[in-house]
Amino acid sequence: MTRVRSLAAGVVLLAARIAAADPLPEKSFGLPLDVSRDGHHIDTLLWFTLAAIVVIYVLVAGGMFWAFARHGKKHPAAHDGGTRRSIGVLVGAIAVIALLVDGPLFARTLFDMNDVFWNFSDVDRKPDVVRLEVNAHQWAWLARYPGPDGKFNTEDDIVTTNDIRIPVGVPILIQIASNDVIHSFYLPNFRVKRDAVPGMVNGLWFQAEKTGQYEIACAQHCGPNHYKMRGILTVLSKEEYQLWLRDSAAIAQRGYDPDDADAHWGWAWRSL
Ligand SMILES: [Cu+2]
Repeated sequence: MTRVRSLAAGVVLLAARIAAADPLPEKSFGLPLDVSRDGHHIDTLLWFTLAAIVVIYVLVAGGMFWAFARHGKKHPAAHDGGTRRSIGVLVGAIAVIALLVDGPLFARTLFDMNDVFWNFSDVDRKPDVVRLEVNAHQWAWLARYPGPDGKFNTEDDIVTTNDIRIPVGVPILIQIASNDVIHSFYLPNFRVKRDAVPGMVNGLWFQAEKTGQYEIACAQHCGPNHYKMRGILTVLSKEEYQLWLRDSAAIAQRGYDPDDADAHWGWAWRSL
């Protein structure tokens, strides 16, 4: 009886653990739920690649099975090194794949980078843009908000650790740097990722379309505690965000210490 009871307790505990560790709902073949304005550009490339791979796989596997079924003891395969025609067909097939698969992928990628993902200058000009500086170090993400004066590295800045809060429906423009090694700032639910490289400032921007909490991950193995670089990005309604910003600015100003040099890691906003 005790055994049954402890077994039942074990099952309940296990079920609770699985429920608590529930990842965000995924979409179809393991893609994290996309809650961004522009993530669909990335998903389109992935779906196109998957479709092309399936078609090529079916053709190649079909050819192999056809040869396998056709040739045997009674009908041995002839190794003639290929005829002009068969080599022509092979080279033609490679050219067709390059033209119909790699070509569109390459062109689409260039357009997407140019028009959307690396179009920092257009985003920086938008009146409602939210600007943030992110500094990666072993092993945490620090985020800096410019505070009411709109300038970085001043005493009204708000600085958070592994906790970024943003409003929904407006562009978020982030500049990223690193203190020590290369890290990679990754927001799977927004389909954006950018390296944090010591000695340089990189850009990244996205727009959230849905409130909620999403994962911030480090996508570059950066040392033994790499796995600890997990943060939470909270997407708030515009009103909630303004409230949080006001409260945090007041707290930040009270805690400002001009002599704490390590705390003043921000930089003057750059044009990227
Ligand atoms: Cu890292």
